[in-house]
Amino acid sequence: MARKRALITGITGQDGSYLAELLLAKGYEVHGLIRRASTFNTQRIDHLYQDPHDPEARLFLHYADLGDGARLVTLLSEIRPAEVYNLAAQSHVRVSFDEPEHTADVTGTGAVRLLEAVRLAGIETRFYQASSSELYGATPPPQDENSPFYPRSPYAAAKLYSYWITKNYREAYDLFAVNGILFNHESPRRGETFVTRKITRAVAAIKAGQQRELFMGNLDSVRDWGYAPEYVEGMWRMLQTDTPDDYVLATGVGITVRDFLQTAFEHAGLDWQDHVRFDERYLRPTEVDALVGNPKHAEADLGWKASVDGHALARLMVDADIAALKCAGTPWVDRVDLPSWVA
Ligand code: NDP
Ligand code: GDR
Repeated sequence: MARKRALITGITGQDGSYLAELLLAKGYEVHGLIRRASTFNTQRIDHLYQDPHDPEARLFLHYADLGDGARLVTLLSEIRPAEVYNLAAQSHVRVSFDEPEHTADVTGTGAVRLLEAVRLAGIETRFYQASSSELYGATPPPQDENSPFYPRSPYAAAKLYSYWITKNYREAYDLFAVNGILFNHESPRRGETFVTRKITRAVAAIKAGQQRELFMGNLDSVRDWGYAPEYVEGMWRMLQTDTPDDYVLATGVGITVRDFLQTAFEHAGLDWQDHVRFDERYLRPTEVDALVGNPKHAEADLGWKASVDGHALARLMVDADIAALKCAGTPWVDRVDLPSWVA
């Protein structure tokens, strides 16, 4: 039987790297879009890469950008994937206030370029759109698939467009297209400027005596933080159902940024109040105060349930950053001590 083929945009990001691992483990042939950059940007997937000349190779990378619709049509026509996961985005909420137009173009219009490419290529495929709890914005928790959207940033407004255009292609063209409305999910591979990873990297550096202070913004916001490898499993399950639908993935428990700070510092034997300072540059013009998801629909339909909560996440990310810092100078010696989920 022919191998199932999947295409992942955003394969070099946190979620893309875990999803590629998952699909390869399930026997898929995986194709990923990467952007041309003047430096290497494939660190999160280097461990998965095989020489394409190897007859066993099942991971293939292609240069493309969500800003280039013609390229997407060409690639979709050539690859003809059975599943498409659209994870690419300018995904940083605060940066979206600096670059609103670029964010609209990639995070919003990028989705319709990809959907059009699917349609123009005339292929039968299942389509996953990375939607976000940021859609709820000012709507108070708990939030589920029926809660009203109230975006509070250019990022969230762009995701609102990609959410609706995905739903529209499902209804207009009978495309198997779903929105995964995912609440925050983190890991040792989380980008360094998101709050959890910023904190856990700083804890490791402070513990090692390399840093004294950590400058932060609003500590009062509440987030429902889960563990990214569990969330990519949920994405895959959404494309295996009989009928397409939209699903919230969340742990159902919210904690504040302050709580996360406290757990992370305590885990390393430190007191966060000795090190954390305020810097207004990390504030957003409009903040999202509280996001706590209700994942009942995913539990019922997909049998999906998160098992790692925000506090456990803080501890595992601190452990990973301490291990990573230790091995920085001598990767070949210390890498053997790393937990298996640190790539
Ligand atoms: P990351 O920021 O880690 O990864 C984003 C990916 O998008 C990277 O591979 C990046 O490439 C790629 N990308 C950015 N711009 C373009 C472009 N113009 N063309 C092609 N590719 C591009 O995000 P995450 O892995 O954390 O998130 C995955 C998706 O899920 C995103 O859409 C995000 O908005 C959404 N999401 C994330 C949540 C989370 O908590 N992590 C929660 C809800 C939704 P490069 O490496 O070259 O920069
Ligand atoms: P978020 O994640 O905006 O929820 O978007 P982020 O980790 O950036 O912020 C979470 C909360 O922490 C507060 N905060 C800070 N944030 C950052 N980055 N840096 C700081 O120094 C800092 N201090 C306090 C923020 O104000 C905010 O309230 C993430 C992204 O992955 C999106 O792509 C995704 O859609 C949503 O999660 C769900």
